[in-house]
Amino acid sequence: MSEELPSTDIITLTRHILSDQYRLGPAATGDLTLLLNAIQTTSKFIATNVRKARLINLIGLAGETNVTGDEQKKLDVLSNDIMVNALRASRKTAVLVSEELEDAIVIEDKLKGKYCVVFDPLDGSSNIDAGVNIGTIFGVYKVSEGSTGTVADVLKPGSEMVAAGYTMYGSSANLVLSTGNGVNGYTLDSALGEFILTHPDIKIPSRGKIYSFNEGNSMYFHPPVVNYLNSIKYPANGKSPYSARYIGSMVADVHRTFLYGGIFGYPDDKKSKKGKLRLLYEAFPMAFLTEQAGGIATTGRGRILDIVPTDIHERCPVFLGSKDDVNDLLKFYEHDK
Ligand code: AHM
Ligand code: MG
Repeated sequence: MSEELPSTDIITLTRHILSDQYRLGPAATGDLTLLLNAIQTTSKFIATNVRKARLINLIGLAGETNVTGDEQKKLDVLSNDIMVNALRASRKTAVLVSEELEDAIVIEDKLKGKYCVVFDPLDGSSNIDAGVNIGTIFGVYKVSEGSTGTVADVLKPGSEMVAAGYTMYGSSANLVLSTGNGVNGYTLDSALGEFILTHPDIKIPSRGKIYSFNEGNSMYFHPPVVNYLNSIKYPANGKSPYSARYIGSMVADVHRTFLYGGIFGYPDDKKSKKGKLRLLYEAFPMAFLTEQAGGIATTGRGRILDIVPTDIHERCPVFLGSKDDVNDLLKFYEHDK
């Protein structure tokens, strides 16, 4: 039996995004490449802290609540600071919006660049203390022609993002990225300190067998959601019911949905009138990736990426995943009209 030698030609994230830049020719300035490079560095830095959290007293609360009323964990605050510092220092950003900060940061002139980054530095905080998967979510806009960089530059539909991605801190750190030309996944080789291309051209299976909702909220759900969930739990014609998987960490639940197919949902309901997830830095980046991977991302009543935000911290209902599964859900919304 011949043993295969390890590859001597690995594709790192830096190499991959550089090749994208070269593909675009002289028109590409390299600014987005440098920005994405800064973002991947923050993910490595956050990944290191997540791994060490239990050992260096990073578990627990920082003693504050953030804009959306959630208690801030020490790791939330640290991750936010890591991102703000690195993005400002990259000299490629003009406006930053973080889940952890009430106001947008407008970068001072001498460090100003032409991109705006919206991010949730550490999503899924309720899972931190148990060591369960958490992640960073980010989306990138370009400042509008003639703008010096203001909040208006991020109050634009998600379809105008130029890049979006997330990093999942799990059994390994996985960075998943799209610059509008498909979706690629990279795994951090901690020994090398590099993200390596391990999941080229991710495509969501057109149908899955898993649904991922917080069914603990069922008593508040609206009829289309209740009826859809019943249809997959009690299917007709002798078909098998769907399996439930819900981590409560959007990055992890969406990552699994991308790889295995199925549907992830966080609906609006009788209690949370606009749902829970934030439009700018949770729903938009995930919707951007979903569409780039061949899936559908909807509020139930329209395409997520078409929403025009009016507030940097607004919320929106989210359903995303396999085309056929999301279309099945949409039929229940159609009947509800
Ligand atoms: P967070 O930004 O405070 O971490 O909340 C966002 C998280 C998502 O990762 C996840 O999908 C959702 O909240 C889970 O909410 P719930 O605990 O209500 O099911
Ligand atoms: Mg969050």
